[in-house]
Amino acid sequence: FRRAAISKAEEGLVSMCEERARMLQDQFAVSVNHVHALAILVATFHYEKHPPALDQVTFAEYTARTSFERPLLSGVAYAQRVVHAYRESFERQQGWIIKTMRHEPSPVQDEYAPVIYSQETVSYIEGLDMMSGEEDRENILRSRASGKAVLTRPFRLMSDHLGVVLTFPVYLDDLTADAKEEDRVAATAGYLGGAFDVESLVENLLRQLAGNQELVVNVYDVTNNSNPLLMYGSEVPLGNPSPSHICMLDFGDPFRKHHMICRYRNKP
Ligand code: WA2
Repeated sequence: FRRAAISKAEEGLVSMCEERARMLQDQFAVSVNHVHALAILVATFHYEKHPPALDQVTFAEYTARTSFERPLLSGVAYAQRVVHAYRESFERQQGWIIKTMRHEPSPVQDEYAPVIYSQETVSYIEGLDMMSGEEDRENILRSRASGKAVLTRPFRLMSDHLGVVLTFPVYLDDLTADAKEEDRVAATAGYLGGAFDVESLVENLLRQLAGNQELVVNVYDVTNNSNPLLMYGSEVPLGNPSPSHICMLDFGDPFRKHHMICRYRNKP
């Protein structure tokens, strides 16, 4: 009887964990797809129309009205690529100077990625050089070299919540799928991205599910298997003996690996 009771509990753990992993992965995927569409919107209306048929007011309104399509993102923005030789004319044209993510005037760099369009929920990144943050910078470089959506490792976002940043490159010319890295870099116009506020938005998602009270859920970035990085939940003390179940997660960036670990709060 004891054995049967344990396996019944473990069965419940497996199915509840799989349900949560599937939901999280699906909501992640729809959010990424919609950011992809926003990158195409910027290419179409900012770069393929002369003069551009997009401005901050239009971008803010469109992204606010479509935010339901991106349930796990706290906000999206577009950062334009500015090489140093064009910095002065860019700043004169915009009427403001490029600042770092620490809100200081940007020192001289080879190039910058100042935010020119933002959803109102992340308006605090307007005018900031996203290459001035280590995680954001790595994402920008990796996305434009590959032409694909990329994710940062989990880190404290400017909102002070734990999360990850998603970045899509925007190119000036149409590139073929097999375009070389140097051609991609040369054709880069900017970066469309957003912040997955994992800490608060995944909490909301899980709260709605039956069994939430009895389950402890953690998500880790396990890209480096010997150094798992906490992405959601609180760190479980080492040597916790209660049974756990692990579900693999696919967030669409083949460079990163993630998984979900579920446990019962009180041993069954
Ligand atoms: N967006 C919102 N909060 C953040 C953040 C970010 N990056 N980085 C740290 N906190 C415009 O990749 C381009 C958004 C970066 C995109």
